This record gives sequence, structure tokens and C-alpha cells, in this order.
Amino acid sequence: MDPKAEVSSTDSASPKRSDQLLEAVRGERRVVLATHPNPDPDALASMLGLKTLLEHDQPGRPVRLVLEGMIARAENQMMVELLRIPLTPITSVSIEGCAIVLVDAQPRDTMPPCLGIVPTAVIDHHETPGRLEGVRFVDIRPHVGATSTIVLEYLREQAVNVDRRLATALFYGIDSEISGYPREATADDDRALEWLFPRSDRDLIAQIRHPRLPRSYFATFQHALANAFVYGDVIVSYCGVVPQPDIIAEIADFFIRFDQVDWALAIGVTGELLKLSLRSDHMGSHCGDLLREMVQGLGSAGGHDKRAGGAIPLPDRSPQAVERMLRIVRQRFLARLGLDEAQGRRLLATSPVVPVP
Ligand SMILES: [Mn+2]
Repeated sequence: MDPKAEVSSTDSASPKRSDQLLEAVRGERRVVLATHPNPDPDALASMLGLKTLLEHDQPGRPVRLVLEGMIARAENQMMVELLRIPLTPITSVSIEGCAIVLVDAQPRDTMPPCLGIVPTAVIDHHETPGRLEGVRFVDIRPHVGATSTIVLEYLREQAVNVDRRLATALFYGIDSEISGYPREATADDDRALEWLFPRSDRDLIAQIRHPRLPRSYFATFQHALANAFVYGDVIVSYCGVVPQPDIIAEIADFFIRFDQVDWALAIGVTGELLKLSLRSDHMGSHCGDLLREMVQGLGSAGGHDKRAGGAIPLPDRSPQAVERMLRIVRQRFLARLGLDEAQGRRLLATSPVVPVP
């Protein structure tokens, strides 16, 4: 989508995006806000902002935030707890007769929230296209760094009060989404952060950023470090069976900082899935497209230019099934980057274990 086309919608002659969204869901008695599985802070904050917007427009109408999967990262659990984000498991919600607003995601065949149901509205910023036929309201801006930036724009267009709790959620939603390096953000995201910062609770943000971590977190890093292999300017790490799915992305973020690589791929098993997370250090890497090629015929993937994630369903969790799939994915990845598997070497030699002092 042409980013300049976005600007014209804010001009007073044309209807505002937020007016169109509110109009699209106005006829429905209930609204369900859904997002991708294992929602991240941007998805959580966007849903909280839209709930506020919709309740302001039609007070008394129920607006539910549904959760598919889990709140995985300790930071995200802290966010949900401290900001009291009300979530209902998707399995206990009847979506019949509701307007469904899909946030920070797009409808795909592999995405249960919309299985067989066309959402009423889709608000997202990911590049990976979804199935949008029949969707009444679509606002997809791949150039914007966070969906929360779009939601804040709606709230301000409609002059909705953004209280401290919501400002804190939106600030953290945007900041956590765009604070990686290389940075994928626009001036709109920066303006949103500037507006939100003085209205947010900085002490709560600090608490959300620094939660206590379980032993399994460190064990996963140990496994990932011991099973990290370097091929030219690429690092591939196998994280084993992970305690929660988001840690695979965290490991990819960790390894892309290695000064001898430009690509980092982290792979782990969660439930019946092999999850992958890819990072690149260059503009124009098209990580989302590359990862989609890698999992073609096996699973699904998507994301941004420098960051992408994907998942492959496993026939079972046996070491043989995992190893077979790992080998296919690794071969496809290295072949695509023109690298030879045989040149792989471990990142670290086995480290000596000192006796207990
Ligand atoms: Mn997002």
C-alpha cells in the first residue's frame, strides 16, 4: 500500500478511518477482538485501545478480548497482570453473532480465530498478506512499526480519553515492538511514543520490562548456546523443547548480536510445533518471504523485512521426527543463502565445568 495514501484519509474532507471502523461494527450487538496466537505487547495494547474506543462509541455493548494460545513471555505476563488486561480464552467464547475485529494479524487458513469466519474488520501492520475478501473494514499499513500506533490514531481522531493505564499499555506495545535493531519504525510511531510517554506510568513500564525469570529460561539459553552453529555469516541455533514459544524469538534476537553474522535462525519445539525465528541485519532481506519459502509445503511463516517467525506441525515429538524436519529446514535455509552445510562449526567449544566450590 502506498504510504502517502494514508495521509489523505486524515484530511477533513474524507471520512476518518476510525469513523469507518466504528460504522462497520455498529450494527452488531457484541464485539470480539482477536489477534495472533501467543499475543505480544503490541497486540495486547491494540486490543485494549480498541476496547476503549468501541466502548466510548457504544457504551454498554460487550467487547471481549480473546486469547488463543498463551501469554508466553514473562514481560507479557507482567503487562497483563499489572495493566489488568481482561482476556477470555478463545475456547470459551461463542463468536456467533459478533462483530470480529482481527488486530495485529490477518486472516489465514492456518489461523484458528477466523477459521471459516470472515472477520468484520482487520487492523494490522504486517507485510505478509492474508485473505481479505469480504472483510468490511481493512486498515493494513505495512510501513507502520506497530498496530498500537494505528489504534492511538483512532483514539485521538475520536477524542477518546486515554487514561494512564491505556497510555502505559500503548507506550509499551509500540516501544517493545520497535526497540530492536535494526529499527523498523516510522515518524508516526515516534510521534505516538512522544505523545504517550508523559501520560504513561514509567514505574509500571520498568516493572514490565524486568520481570523475574524461571530456571527454564536459563536452561533454554544453555541449550541454544551449546547447539549454535556458524556457517559463513549465518548462525543457526537449536533451542530444544522450549518452556514457552516466545523464547525462540528472544534467542534469535540474542544471536543476531554476534559480530560475525548477518543472519540468525533459532529453532525450537513447542507443543506439536517446530517454531522458527529469523533475523537479519540488512535492509531488504525480506525475512518474511525467505522464511515462507523455507517452510513451503510444511507449515506457515510471515513477518517483516528483518524479523520473521514461522511454525511447522510435527507428526510427533520423537527425536527422529524433530531431527528430520530440522535437517530439511536447515538445508533449505543454507541453500537459499548459497552456503555449504559442510562448513558449519560450533559457536562455542564445550565449556569446562568447574567443581562446586
Ligand atoms: Mn505488531
